[in-house]
Amino acid sequence: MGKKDEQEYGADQIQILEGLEAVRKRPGMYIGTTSEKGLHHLVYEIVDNAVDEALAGFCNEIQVTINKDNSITVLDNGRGIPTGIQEKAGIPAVDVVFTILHAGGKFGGGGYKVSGGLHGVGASVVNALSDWLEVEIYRDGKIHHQRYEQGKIIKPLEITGNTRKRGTKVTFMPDATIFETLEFDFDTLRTRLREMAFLTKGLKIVLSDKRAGKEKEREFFYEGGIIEFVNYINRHKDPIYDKVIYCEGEKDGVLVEVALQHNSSYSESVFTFVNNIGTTEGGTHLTGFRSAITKVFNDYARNNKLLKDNEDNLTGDDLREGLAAIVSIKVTDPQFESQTKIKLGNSEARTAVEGVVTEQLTYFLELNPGVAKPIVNKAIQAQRARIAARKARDVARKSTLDSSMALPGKLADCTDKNPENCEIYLVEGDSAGGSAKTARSRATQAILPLRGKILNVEKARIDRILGNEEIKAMITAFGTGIHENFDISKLRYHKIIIMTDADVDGAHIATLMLTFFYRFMPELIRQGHVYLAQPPLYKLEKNKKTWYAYSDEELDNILKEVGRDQNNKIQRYKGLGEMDAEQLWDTTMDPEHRVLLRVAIEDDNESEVDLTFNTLMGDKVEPRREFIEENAKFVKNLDI
Ligand code: 0R9
Repeated sequence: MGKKDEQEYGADQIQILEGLEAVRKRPGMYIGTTSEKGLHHLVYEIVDNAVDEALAGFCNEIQVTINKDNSITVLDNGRGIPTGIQEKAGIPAVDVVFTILHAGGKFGGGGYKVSGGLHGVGASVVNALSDWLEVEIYRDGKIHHQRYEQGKIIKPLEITGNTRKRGTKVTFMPDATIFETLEFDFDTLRTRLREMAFLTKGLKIVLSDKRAGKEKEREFFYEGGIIEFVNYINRHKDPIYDKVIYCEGEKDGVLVEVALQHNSSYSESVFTFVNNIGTTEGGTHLTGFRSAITKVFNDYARNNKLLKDNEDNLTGDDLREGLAAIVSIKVTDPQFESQTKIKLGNSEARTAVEGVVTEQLTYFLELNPGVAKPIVNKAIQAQRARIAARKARDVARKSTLDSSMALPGKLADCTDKNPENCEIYLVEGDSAGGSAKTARSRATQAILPLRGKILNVEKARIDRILGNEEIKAMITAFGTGIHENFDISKLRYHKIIIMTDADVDGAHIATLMLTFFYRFMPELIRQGHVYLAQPPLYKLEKNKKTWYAYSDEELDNILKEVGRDQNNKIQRYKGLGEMDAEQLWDTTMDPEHRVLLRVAIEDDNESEVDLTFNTLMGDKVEPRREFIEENAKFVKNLDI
């Protein structure tokens, strides 16, 4: 090596170390967050590389293991990362993978056509954020091994033995000085890995937990890919025809895969993916899919005289009532519109999806009239309900002087007109509503009492839902409208606080309200406007002093502090109605002292959220019982 080469090599090394040091200094810039979510993201980055090898056609099994010491091992049976020197970099290709930051495009040029990964940051970021990371490559009959610590190479690539296997194994221990927690959650990994397996047909993914007391294993393998994904979404629903409709094709370099099946429910469950990443805000591929559905079914209905000449076209909403679908596309260069990378912008994706779906769906319907008819009939019923609902709304509007401002009579509004300062309490029952009206801080807190159980929107069609008094009251009070008319800028209160009793009925009512928000105005939840109030469970009085406890544990702690004796007067609150206005203010409404839980949707698992609401609120009793049995351990404070 000449002197010049030596110097250049040194400079490269320094550059690499600086790169990884930057990741350790600002991990958020590379993985979004160092919370539990970021921790799990490390696993997905490594798994993505293995999935890329599967997409390239060389790997059909990936094993993910949570080891006893909480480190993670990912093993694939692909070709193995090349062990030779990469010409351009002058170092082993595997070193390139684990030490050089890849901005988006991953390994550039020659490698794969498409690759997954939300941030596309790759293995080097995982390496930089790990206390240690080991790579084992099985290739050309040999086992090759290397080890890094905090991103720095400690043991360069060396042959450690012979093998007949092929593949790559990566084991890493996330760095405790960087992450808020090191505890991996089996269910979080399970959900994402199952989704990956659905999206990559024929790929087997095995997840094992080896931690003491938590040992378990799950295997995901879907020969039918997204067809089975749709079956899974519909598994607690009643499909209105047997077959899942499947379209696949390529156009302008965009690979398109779509699977769909309608069920008898009234809600839409369409999930879109780009390079295996969920696009929760949709984008061009979703637009293309929707246009194709609307056009193809209207054409079919007209051509087959299911819609008469004097009848209006079916709208997209009519046709998507009860639709479960997966739209999965692969593009080389995904462009995202939003910072959060969840809305696709590529215009060629719209034409590709629209083209593939229009062509194949039209053909499918001609061959399968037994599928086409129930879909069109369901949409016609939805159309009738929609027209009836609109008429009902028009009548309601005409009956008031100023339609847009007609706030519900039961609402005690606040006086401040700046939504940022304002909050609305949705209160279970008129009596608690009365106390809340007395207790509230008039300027910023509005109270809307709701009578009994609100309508279950999972089980009702739009006309009934919009005819429901409690639901109408909420919609007008919020000011935002619903569905495609939803406009967050019109929201009249930045905090929407559900206040129900701390018992089973209260939890049910809160779930009904959340279901309504999720189906009709999901942005309210996504943007963090929805909260659950936490009324106390106990009041303890002793020597003219008062304490409130929000859990059994807290009561226990207070009792430990003040001593357990006969001067303790403990009251168990059965409902909000047992508190007078002052108590309600002190414990649950005073912004200085209250506890609010913010309701969140994990963007990663949108299809899982849909399934949860459907399981909790849908028609079938058995899955609901199973869900409650499985999750009961997480549900505290329910007074069963
Ligand atoms: C356990 C997680 N798996 C991986 O990280 C992984 C990366 C990888 C890979 C290749 C094969 N398997 C892999 N698993 C590969 C091999 C070859 C060409 N391209 C890719 C080949 O044999 O020619 N690589 C991903 C990037 C690279 N390899 C590299 F080429 F940049 F090094």
